[in-house]
Amino acid sequence: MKSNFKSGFVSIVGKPNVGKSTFLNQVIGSKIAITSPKPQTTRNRILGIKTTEDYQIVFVDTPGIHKPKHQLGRILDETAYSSIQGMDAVLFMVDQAKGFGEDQIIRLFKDIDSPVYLIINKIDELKSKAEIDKIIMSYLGAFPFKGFFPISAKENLNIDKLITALQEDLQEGYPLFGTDEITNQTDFQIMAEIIREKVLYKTQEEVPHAVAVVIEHTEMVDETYEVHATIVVERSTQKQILIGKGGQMLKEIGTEARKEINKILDTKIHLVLWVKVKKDWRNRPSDLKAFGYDKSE
Ligand SMILES: Nc1nc2c(ncn2[C@@H]2O[C@H](COP(=O)(O)OP(=O)(O)OP(=O)(O)O)[C@@H](O)[C@H]2O)c(=O)[nH]1
Ligand SMILES: [Mg+2]
Repeated sequence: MKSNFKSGFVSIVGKPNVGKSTFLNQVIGSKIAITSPKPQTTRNRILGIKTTEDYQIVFVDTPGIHKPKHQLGRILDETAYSSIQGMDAVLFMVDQAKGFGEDQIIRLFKDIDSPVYLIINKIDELKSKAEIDKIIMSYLGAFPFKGFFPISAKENLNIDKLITALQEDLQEGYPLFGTDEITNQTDFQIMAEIIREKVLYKTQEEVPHAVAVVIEHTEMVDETYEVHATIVVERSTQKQILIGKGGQMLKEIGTEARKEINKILDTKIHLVLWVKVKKDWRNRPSDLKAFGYDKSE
């Protein structure tokens, strides 16, 4: 480690679906946060730790800020808001010109001292530089951003330039986490999230949002890690959808989740899935806490 080693926290905030978690995975070079085309995919603060010879940046991925309809939504927004405070830099990620939802986020930047960068993501989908400029222009008067970075989290465009700029905002000192650590998430959390991701891809409308996944217990059986997980939903109709005709849907979710968990955690697992109904859990503090959505998290 060099004597002028630098480290710091950088949070990624913005509306749902703009690509915050895709960015985190790209920067770390490993899938630590689940992603999906549906809004409100991320539900917890997820750390992605990038360490080199010269620096350690702890990226903080946050839930997309939205208009909450449940207590869960309010917890998600609070989780994101609290991740704006006390950072060495904040990345405000957008994927289109300024709209209504963003003013309430930008307002929060006025109360903090850390630099805020405007990150225009998904430029692989834009046809010309003029389109990028148009997006930047729409935010220019809203806040004195320290810099603007048009990037593609998916195609890894321009991210290196952003990382170089961020090094200026870090503090000289020791690494904040072990130099071989890449996330704060436990294997249980990663397993539960991968299962939830498969549900997000396979279900529509309210179902994906009404799902929580809990790892009940695990045991070693003949050199295979047996993992028992429960998918919690709010209604019996949602349970029927998740189980599917003759159990087909649950089987597909299980197979896809197992394959990905095997790959990510590099362990052979056997996944046993159950579906359980917990009425209105997204509004019940005890359920929210039990499923890992705690305000203090
Ligand atoms: N074309 C394109 N799509 C992207 C890019 N980055 C993310 N996406 C897609 O945008 C969708 C949302 O990505 P996520 O990373 O889950 O977005 P998020 O901001 O974390 O969403 P929440 O967790 O709901 O707040 C997914 O379908 C991604 O594949 C990009 O650079 N280009
Ligand atoms: Mg996300």
